Formats: sequence, structure tokens, C-alpha cells
Amino acid sequence: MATTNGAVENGQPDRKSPTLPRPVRNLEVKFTKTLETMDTGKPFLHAFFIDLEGCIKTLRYFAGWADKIQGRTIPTDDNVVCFTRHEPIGVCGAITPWNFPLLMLVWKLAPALCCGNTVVVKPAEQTPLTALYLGSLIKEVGFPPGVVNIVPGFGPTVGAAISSHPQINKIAFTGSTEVGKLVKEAASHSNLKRVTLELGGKNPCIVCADADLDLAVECAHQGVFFNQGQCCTAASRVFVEEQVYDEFVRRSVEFAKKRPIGDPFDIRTEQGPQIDQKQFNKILDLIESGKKEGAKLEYGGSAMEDRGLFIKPTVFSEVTDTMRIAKEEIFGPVQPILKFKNIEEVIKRANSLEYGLTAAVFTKNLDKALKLASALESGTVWINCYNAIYAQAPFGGFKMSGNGRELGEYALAEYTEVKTVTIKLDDKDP
Ligand code: NAD
Ligand code: NW8
Repeated sequence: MATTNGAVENGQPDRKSPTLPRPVRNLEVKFTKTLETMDTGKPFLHAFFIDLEGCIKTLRYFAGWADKIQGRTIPTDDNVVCFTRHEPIGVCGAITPWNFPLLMLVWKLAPALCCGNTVVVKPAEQTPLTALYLGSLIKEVGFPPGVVNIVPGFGPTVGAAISSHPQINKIAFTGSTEVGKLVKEAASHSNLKRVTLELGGKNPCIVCADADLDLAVECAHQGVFFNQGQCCTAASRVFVEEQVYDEFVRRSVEFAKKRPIGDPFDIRTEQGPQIDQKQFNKILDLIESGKKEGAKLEYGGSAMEDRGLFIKPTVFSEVTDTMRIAKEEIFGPVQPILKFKNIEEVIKRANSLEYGLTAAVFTKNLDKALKLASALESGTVWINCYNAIYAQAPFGGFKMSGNGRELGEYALAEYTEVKTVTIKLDDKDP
């Protein structure tokens, strides 16, 4: 058992806190989630149970890898000893977004450090607080100076300087496709630094007629509205089989109506404000396009009249593939629901965009589930669940949703260079 001051008892270290007494640690946990809510407007309980929990799980997972980064010995047809070393890449840049400020940073920081790299981090200009606070904790626990460097600033200045820096050997970026292209371009024009990108998605969520409809409605609802809709994984194209379409729409509207919106520090709140005026305007513009292009507005469709950057949970039915709301990343609380007739058709439509981050399938039929899991062009396919993200499982995009993988053992490959060492042995008998 661990003691309250984090000391070792019965030979078991207190894994939660190797250095700090528990009362201090609890204060820090509280402070971190408070900062994230202040900075993003995301509900306090989400900041605590999802963002902060996710950070802790990711750090623990990669801490476990730190003494297990090892190469291989390779047999050849020659008289040599051949082995590989998995060496650190060196200085790694990280440019992070505002939707999960600390979590996206930790997804980059943890694998970078456990592979022996140093890191230069630029948090999003909208949300620098938790990164800076983490910096103060890193200093306090005694990291050597220069291992983690936090440089807040704007994209075109600090972000561009990191992307084009000749002595930064790798960059990990999460954000828009547009800026992802700029980062890759700057990397190409400078030193061909390694680039991993985690960009957006227009993620299909496919609900078959044989699905558990209660489960599908709730997962699709949380899948699109979670984090004010500001998720790269947002279920922003819900394809529902025609037999259950009307019932699915009806129940989805019921869910949207009940979604508690308001003060992010109120523990009942599920939805806070959007991140800023620019995103708010973009979402309202897309909602207007949906109305104009003939989608049926089932619920919401506007900002909350009495408050700042809050947008009503919005549900559109009768959405077709050519509408802007079915093609563009909305990054807001808007659920477009489309109808499909058969599996071959929905596979084709789901795969028709250049995005390929995640997909979800709701069905009780195992054959159908596995067929869809292999046919869908995305880095993740969730079957009968949503946002099931684990530190152990790789996460990343097919096609224009990104390059490379974060999390899991696969992430280690993005933070190491493989060196082959070959030793010629003496051919004479010893
Ligand atoms: P963005 O891509 O501009 O911002 C992400 C990060 O990139 C920030 O840290 C920003 O400062 C930095 N950046 C901006 N310009 C840069 C440059 N020239 N060089 C290097 N770094 C630069 O995202 P945004 O403008 O805040 O949001 C726009 C859209 O991006 C959203 O509507 C959404 O569709 C998408 N987005 C996706 C994610 C995601 O998780 N994949 C996160 C945020 C936004
Ligand atoms: C890292 C993250 C998680 C985790 C749990 C629950 C709901 C939503 C998300 C989530 C380690 C372990 C667990 C989520 C997080 C980021 C994005 C979208 C969804 N992550 N979670 Cl971009």
C-alpha cells in the first residue's frame, strides 16, 4: 500500500506520486483542470475526467516504455554481427491545438521524452495556460534545463520558426489541414525534418438497421457534441439505414433538446461556449449553408440568444452528400444525419472524402461489422462504441487526415532513429 506522503511501503512505490506529498498533488490536479476550463470553456468535469485522466494515462503508459526501447540482432548470410539501436531523434518540435490543449501536448511530450529526445512546444495561442503550468511542474520536479522548452506564441511566427528550424529534427503537429500543409512545406524547405500530422476528419458514423438503437443514438450524440463539437474525431456524418432513419432522427432530437448548456464550472453542464469568435462565425455560416442547401433543420440552428459564444445543439436530417455540412469539417455542435439503403453504398459514400481519421459502426451482426472495419478508409474504426481512445492503441489518420501515429507502441517509431551497426567478424578460426 502507498502511504499518504508518496513514500515506499512494502516495497511498492506509490505510483501516483513519486515525489510530492498527496495534499500538494491534489491541489495541482484541481488547478490544472481549472486552468483548462478557464482557457477553453470546456466543462470542468470533462477537463477532469477526460483531459486530465487522459494525460495521466498517457504519461504512465510511456513512462513504462522508457527502459524498454531496444533494438534487434539481425541474422545475415555473412560473417557479421548486425544489430540495431533505436536512438533519439534529437530536438523534437510540437505544435498543438486549442481543443485539447494539455492532452494533445502530452500525446507528443510523453513518447518524445521516453525515447530520449528533447522537446520545443508551442501551444495554441488561444490556450497556453496548462502548457505553461506543466512547465512550472517540470521545473519543480527537477528536469535538466533545456529538456522541455515551452514557447507560447502565434502560428505564423513561433510555429513557423519551429517548422523551418534547421536544428529541430522532427515536428509533431495537430490542427487544421491547411496549417498541416504549411508545416510539411516548411520542413521540406528547411532540413527535411520528420513530420507527423494529426489533422481533421469528417468521420462517418454508420448505424445499421440491426443496431442497438439506444446505444447508437447516444454514442452518435456524444460523438458529435462532445467538447462543443470541437473534436477531430467528431461524428459529423451520421449515416442511418432507411428502416430506422425516422426513429433515429426523432430520438437524436430528444437527446439534443436535453443537452445541458451553460457555465462550464457548473458540474451539470455538458456543453460550454465555442473557443472564439472566428470559430463561432464559421459554425453559424455552415449552419446557414445547411438551411439554404435544403437540409431539414430538426433542432437548434442558431446561437443561444442570451449568451456569448454558445451555439444550440443543432440536428439536421435529410442531409445529402453534396451539401457543405456533409463535406466540410464543422468543428461545432452540429449533427448532420444522412440516409442509406445498403452496405455497399454506404461504404462508397463514407470513403468518398479525402479525410480518413475515424469511423464508427453500429450493428449486432459480426460479419457486417468486420466487413465494414476492413472496408472503411480510416485510422480507427469503432464498433458499437465511440471515442474509445486508449494510451496503448495507435491513433492517427489515413489519407489527408494525417501522417504517422500517436499513442501506443507505434508512436515510438515516430520518436526514434534506427541505426544499423554491423561488425565484421574474423573469418579465420580463433
Ligand atoms: P490551426 O491549424 O491554425 O492551429 C493549430 C496550431 O497551429 C496552433 O498552435 C497555431 O498557432 C499553429 N499554427 C497556425 N499557423 C501556423 C503556421 N503558419 N506555422 C506553424 N504553426 C501554425 O487551427 P485553427 O485556426 O485554430 O482552427 C481552424 C480549423 O482547424 C478548425 O475549424 C478545425 O476544423 C481545425 N482544427 C483541428 C484540430 C484537430 O484536433 N485536428 C484542432 C484545432 C482545429
Ligand atoms: C488518452 C486519452 C484517452 C481518452 C478518453 C474519452 C472521450 C473522448 C476522448 C478521450 C489516454 C487514454 C484515454 C477524446 C480525446 C481526444 C480527442 C477526442 C476524444 N480520450 N477519452 Cl481528439
